[in-house]
Amino acid sequence: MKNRLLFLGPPGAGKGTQAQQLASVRGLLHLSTGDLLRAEVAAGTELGRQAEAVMARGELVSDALVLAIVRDRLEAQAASGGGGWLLDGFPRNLAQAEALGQLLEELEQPIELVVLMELHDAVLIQRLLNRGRTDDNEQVIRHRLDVYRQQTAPLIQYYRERGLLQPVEADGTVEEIAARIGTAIDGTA
Ligand code: B4P
Repeated sequence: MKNRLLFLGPPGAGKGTQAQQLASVRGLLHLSTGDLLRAEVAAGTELGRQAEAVMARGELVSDALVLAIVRDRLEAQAASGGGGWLLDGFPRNLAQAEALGQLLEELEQPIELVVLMELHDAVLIQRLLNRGRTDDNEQVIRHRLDVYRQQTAPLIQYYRERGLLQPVEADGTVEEIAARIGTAIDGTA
């Protein structure tokens, strides 16, 4: 069974929703860089202070900050005897993907599958407006979609070339999408 997974897709595609559920069912470490950054903001740490304004504008937090967080968690997981993980919302650009590749090579834990959640902009925008987080107003959402297209979407080709990409239609109910993701993970050799 594949248990080193990465979820890729535009903001609002439901990465967090699906990742949380799947990680809990399969006993994987769920690593959401968005959640980890929001926890730093809530705790008022120096890192949180640096991230807060950037997130409110819908831009990407610096690679160095995000990488430090991810490295910490993955090294701790490897040291505690391994086990699977699910990366949600990371990497978000090519530099992060390259750094992740190096880290996973050091840990001898290569990615087994990248699930790409695909959804139309109109549905994404409506979901995020309904969610209503502080960075979920229409202007910021549109900016996040632009940032996704410019910086994150190139990862689709990056992981396709490495034979890891598995697209999943992310429209429908949470249960329908969970079933599609399960098939994508278990149905690929
Ligand atoms: P994230 O926290 O990653 O959030 P997201 O991409 O906006 O949402 P996601 O796709 O997880 O959707 P969700 O399940 O919540 O990023 C936030 C910010 O953090 C970024 O803009 C950036 O500033 C920063 N950041 C994070 N990672 C970074 C990194 N690696 N580098 C730099 N910066 C980084 O679903 C959205 C809504 O839809 C929810 O309300 C949900 O309930 C609903 N929903 C889900 N599935 C549904 C369904 N099937 N039907 C109807 N509604 C559904």
